[in-house]
Amino acid sequence: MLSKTGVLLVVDVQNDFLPGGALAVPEGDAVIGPVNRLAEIFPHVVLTQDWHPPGHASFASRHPGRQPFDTVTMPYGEQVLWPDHCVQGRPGAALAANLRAERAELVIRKGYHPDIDSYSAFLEADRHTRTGLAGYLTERGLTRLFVAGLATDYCIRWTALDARAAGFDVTVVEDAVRGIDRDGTMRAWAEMERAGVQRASSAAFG
Ligand code: VGL
Ligand code: ZN
Repeated sequence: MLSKTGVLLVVDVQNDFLPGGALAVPEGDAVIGPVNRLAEIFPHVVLTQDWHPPGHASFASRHPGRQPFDTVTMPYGEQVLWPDHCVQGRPGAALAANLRAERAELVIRKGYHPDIDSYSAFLEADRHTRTGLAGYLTERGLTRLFVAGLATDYCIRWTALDARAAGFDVTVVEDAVRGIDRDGTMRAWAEMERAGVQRASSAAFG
C-alpha cells in the first residue's frame, strides 16, 4: 500500500483545534497517536496549517451582532463564522507540540487571505483561488493521498473532495480524523464516499 507515490497529508493538527483550544474539536487529540505512527512510515508527508491574519473574515468577532457558528453570506457564498482561531504566529496556530512530523517535506498554509476562508488544502472558499498544492504533488509524482487530521466535516471533507476533483486517488484514515459536529461529520463521510474517496484504518499500514 505504501508505494512511493503515496503521501500522508496531515491537516490542521494545531493547538486551537485540540482540547482547550479556541475551536476545539471533540477528541481532536485522539488523532495524534495514529498520525505520529503513520508519519514515521509513509514515504512522503505533507502538513497543512490553518493560518489566518488577525480579524480574518471567518471570525465572528469581525461581524457585529453575530455569534460563532452563525452563517453569513460572503461575496463567494455561505460562510460559517468561527471563534478567532489559528491566528498567524500565535500559540493557537502552532502545530501540536506532540505531533511527530519532522519528516514532513512541505507545510502548506491556508486561509491567509483576509477576506477568503479556506477549508480545503487545494482550493479556497471562493472556489477559484488555488493554494498550489495540486501542482506541487503532481510535479513530484505524488498521486495517492492519505488524509488525516482535523476536522472531518470541514477541512478534511473539502480537502478530500477537491483532491478527488483534481484527479488524485484519495483515502481518508478513519481513526486519524475527528469532526466538529456529529451530523455534519456523518454527511461528510457520505459525501466523500459518493465522490470515490476511500476509507481505511491506520492499522492497515505498516
Ligand atoms: C477548520 C473551521 C475553521 C478545520 C478550519 O481545520 O476544519 N474548521 N477553520
Ligand atoms: Zn480556520
